[in-house]
Amino acid sequence: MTTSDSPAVHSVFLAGPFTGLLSPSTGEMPDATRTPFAVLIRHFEEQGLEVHNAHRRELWGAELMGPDECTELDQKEIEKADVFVGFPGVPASPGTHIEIGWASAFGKPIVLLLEEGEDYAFLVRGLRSVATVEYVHYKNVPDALPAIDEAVHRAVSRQRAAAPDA
Ligand code: 5HM
Repeated sequence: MTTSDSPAVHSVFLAGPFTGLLSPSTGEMPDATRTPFAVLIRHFEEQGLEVHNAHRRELWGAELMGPDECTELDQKEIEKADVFVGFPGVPASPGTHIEIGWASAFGKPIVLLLEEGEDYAFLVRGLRSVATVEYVHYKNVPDALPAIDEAVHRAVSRQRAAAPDA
């Protein structure tokens, strides 16, 4: 993903609620809950980005990894990614909140996707005071794709301007 006025971005880590979305009967995410992730994965991959996403990797719950395995892998993938994009979730996703903390500690550019009209943790809303964060307030993900692209570019540009050698 690159344009004349924006930096190159090669990889993205896409985070969001997982355990709380698994159906008790099937152990998998119902189709409607997969859609926002699937739309974003396709959108980013169509732009040539490498997308790291646990929901797809673990087949939407059908092949759930154990805690030790997924924690180590996710942290490594976040550290390697050019940008972190995540849904903190409503209700809040515990795992995603940990990942947001890692991303900010690693100095990654961060894009947080917040549903319009919902409330989020003070430390999510205030993260912009200590990290390079862009917030996108959305009603539905497909309509928000242009705003998400702009937010990714803004976050990456700001972070690279602040730390050009990182
Ligand atoms: O707490 P929750 O399951 O909502 O955490 C979701 C986040 O933890 C996702 O962004 C994903 O990257 C990570 N995760 C994972 O990689 C979580 C689980 C728990 O089901 C998992 N693999 N199996």
